Amino acid sequence: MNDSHLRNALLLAQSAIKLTNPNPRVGCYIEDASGRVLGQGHTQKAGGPHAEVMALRDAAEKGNSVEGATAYVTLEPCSHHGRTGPCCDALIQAGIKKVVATNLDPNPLVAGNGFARLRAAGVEVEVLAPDHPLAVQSRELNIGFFSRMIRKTPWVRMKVAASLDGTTALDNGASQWITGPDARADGHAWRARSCAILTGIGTVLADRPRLDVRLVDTPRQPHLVVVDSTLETPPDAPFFIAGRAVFIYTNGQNASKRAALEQVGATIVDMPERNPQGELTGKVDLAAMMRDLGRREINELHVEAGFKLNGSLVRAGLVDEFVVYLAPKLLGQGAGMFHIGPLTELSQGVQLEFKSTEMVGPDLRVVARVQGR
Ligand code: AOF
Ligand code: ZN
Repeated sequence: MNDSHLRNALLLAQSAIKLTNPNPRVGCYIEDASGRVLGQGHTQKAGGPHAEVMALRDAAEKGNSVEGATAYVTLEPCSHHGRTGPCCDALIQAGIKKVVATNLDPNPLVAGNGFARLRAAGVEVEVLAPDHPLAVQSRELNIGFFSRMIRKTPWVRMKVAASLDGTTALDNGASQWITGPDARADGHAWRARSCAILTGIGTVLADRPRLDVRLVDTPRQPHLVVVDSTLETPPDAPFFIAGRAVFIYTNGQNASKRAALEQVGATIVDMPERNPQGELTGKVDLAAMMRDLGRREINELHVEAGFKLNGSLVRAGLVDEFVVYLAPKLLGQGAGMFHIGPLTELSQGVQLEFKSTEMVGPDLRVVARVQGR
């Protein structure tokens, strides 16, 4: 098998990174035996056609028959009726003879049924080994979708910007623009690929942030999630924008403040935390919140919060990955990135693995992943 067809399909999938949520980003190439491209496509926005249907349509529009052709796809063609019909049936009906896929679809509604259905109809199926570089890259591209399907919770990515000595804000609260414009735009690109952005009420009140995507082009805005135990979110907060869902997680004890927020479109979710004795702590149960966000089809959750909520999420083991921008300056005393200490043993630290380091303008971007994720 020639990898270049699948690599092209993966490039198509990557081009849809900001578009398809909560659907996975999938690419499809249809080629004849001589390697001529007959049609190509990628997943459209949720509710829209999948990659295979787009590629079949593209071939039809170009007047190309796909009878006897091979389809290269970056996920198992679906076998279920979701918001759209099954792709395997569309491929079979069009006369596709062979399907080459990078990965099984972890969606329990599909999970091998797509391949089985194709084989039963006489279509030859080839699937890469799970450790093939293109299989790994396809899963990385859809890391949130795989997380939601397998773990039932989102892939949680925490973004922080700090000075080289780890300070995110001065003691007087000054915190804006520690990193430069390139790093800020890069941060927006990470926002744009997420299903939702999460922050805390402290940040909402202190910074009045919009937490939307402005510095890069995007076909959609991520939803917003606020951890707000006592429901202090102002109904005129700038993040209430058209077409975006806002979920506010509370401790369930402030019923009187709900109406004004619901009126501006917020969904209030009661998620009270209890201690091991079963008593209410007054806080939000963050682990239960992640399961709830999984049920709400959040694949990648992008966290931009202060050191307290950041620390609580890290301590609870709920963060999978960190995107840290370091500015080439020292700011000394001030707020740190995550409040997780104090520890007494080095072994109690959170063990990470560096995935990449890159200069972004004058700043440094470090991507680190929690070991074992
Ligand atoms: C494919 N090709 O391009 C994608 C697939 O609600 P629906 O009908 O859009 O189905 C969503 C599910 O389809 C999604 O959870 C995943 O299992 C699969 N995504 N499948 O054959 C595609 N994006
Ligand atoms: Zn499909």
